[in-house]
Amino acid sequence: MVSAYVSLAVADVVSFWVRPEAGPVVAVGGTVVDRTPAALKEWAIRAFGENDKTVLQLGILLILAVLALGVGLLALRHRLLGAAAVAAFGVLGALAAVTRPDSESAMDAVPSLVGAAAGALLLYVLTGRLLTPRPGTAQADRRGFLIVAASTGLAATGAAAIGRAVGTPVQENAAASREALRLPRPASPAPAVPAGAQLDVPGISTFFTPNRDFYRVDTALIVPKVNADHWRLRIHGSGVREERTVTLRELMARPVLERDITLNCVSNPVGGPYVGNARWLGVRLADLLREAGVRPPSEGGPADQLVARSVDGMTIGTPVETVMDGRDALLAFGMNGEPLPFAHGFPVRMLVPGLYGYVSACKWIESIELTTFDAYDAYWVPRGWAAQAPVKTQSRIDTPRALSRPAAGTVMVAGVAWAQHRGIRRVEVRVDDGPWQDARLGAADGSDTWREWVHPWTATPGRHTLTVRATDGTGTTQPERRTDTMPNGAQGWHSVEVTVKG
Ligand SMILES: Nc1nc2c(c(=O)[nH]1)N[C@H]1C(S)=C(S)[C@@H](COP(=O)(O)O)O[C@H]1N2
Ligand SMILES: [Mo]
Repeated sequence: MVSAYVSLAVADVVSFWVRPEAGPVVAVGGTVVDRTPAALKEWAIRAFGENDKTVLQLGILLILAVLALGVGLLALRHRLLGAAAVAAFGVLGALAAVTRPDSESAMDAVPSLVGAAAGALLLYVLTGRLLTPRPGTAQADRRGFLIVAASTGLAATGAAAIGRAVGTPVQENAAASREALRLPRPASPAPAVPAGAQLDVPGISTFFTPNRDFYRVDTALIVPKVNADHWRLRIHGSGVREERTVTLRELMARPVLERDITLNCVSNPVGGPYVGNARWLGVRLADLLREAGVRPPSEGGPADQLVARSVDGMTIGTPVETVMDGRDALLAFGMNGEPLPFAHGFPVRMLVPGLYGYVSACKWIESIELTTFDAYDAYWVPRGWAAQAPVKTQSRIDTPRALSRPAAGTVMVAGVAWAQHRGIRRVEVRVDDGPWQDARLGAADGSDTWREWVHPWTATPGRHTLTVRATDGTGTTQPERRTDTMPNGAQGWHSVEVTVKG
């Protein structure tokens, strides 16, 4: 176990100099994420929420601990075989690291190999202490064992701690580039949010979701830290007249739009938390595409799919027609008045109002390829998710909370409803099996944002079920029947049960 621990700590230190993402736990973890069956991954997201990545890494460490015990027992019988087993795990880690989609060089194998070499050597030395008698006695050299184990363990811990505290040169530069970034003024500011878009009801979502509270969903075990000064976006593929590469400076020199857009995740269950609303700053993606010669299929363009690729290898496929139909599809660099946070895609991400994040909102974007849905499946498609996924109309009761115990009298039932790019026309609330009653709607900020709603309910003592449903701007009402998030987003009415105190 000590050898395994030292092995990981050494790999950790080395990975800071090579690339943090090339560390064995992160590389193996990423491989597991990419190969986990969709159903299991959905379960993990439901069970662990945004802690799913921590749970995964702890799980890997636990498995390694068990394997280490086994190898330790083996090493007590065959010292060399034990050391060879540690080396074999190093090779597996190295293979995982160099086959990650974001791996660009064989150097990524180094952290695992160096870590394994250190671990193998230590295991050989430690078992030597246990197997060879102390000079002049018939007993194993337990004191020597403890001294070597403790000192190497401590040294490795210290080195890893220092490495983490100092951080990598790459990450430092990225943070400095974000600090130095000054956001441009929008040529087209967001229309003022009408008074009354934010309802004054305790417990309701804030109309704008602060960045620190904005949900995060991605496959990255380490948040990519991209240096804005070196960032480039490449636009290429079918129907592109001339391949183009733009820098952040060039992007920010274009006419800048400020827009309020609600973003949500296809994995959000009915009533779930994976939805947020922000004020974004960016440029119109459709204009950039037009300049590159791209035409939508309706104008005879050859490409119907735009595949955005991120620095960590994620691919996200979006219909070209949707991006170019006049909606505010953005390449965004600002979020709620600051540069994008690293976790939300710094320096630049895509956003397309009306589509789930996994088919539109590529973070840490580095290239856009024009292709067809026939020719290419983006990351989530072979994993069982729909290739195209417009958001479904949804409504959520924020207050009262499920299983809460409000006092009898007037209880404000309130929440949010969203149907990006179609807008929300109506929200209704039902108490138990009673009639549907119109909720009062907050002012609409536009069709791309969610809308708040409130219904004053005269609550009588006892158990009650509150249910909500919304009607979108096309006049379609949310269907009652619940469907799974897979393959293209959950449907159904949200209800909460409360017990009103007498
Ligand atoms: N590079 C990258 N971009 C990504 C993802 C990802 O895993 N990697 N996840 C997508 C999904 S599924 C969603 S719902 C949104 C979430 O954006 P947020 O984390 O900023 O809320 O990002 C999208 N963009
Ligand atoms: Mo998502």
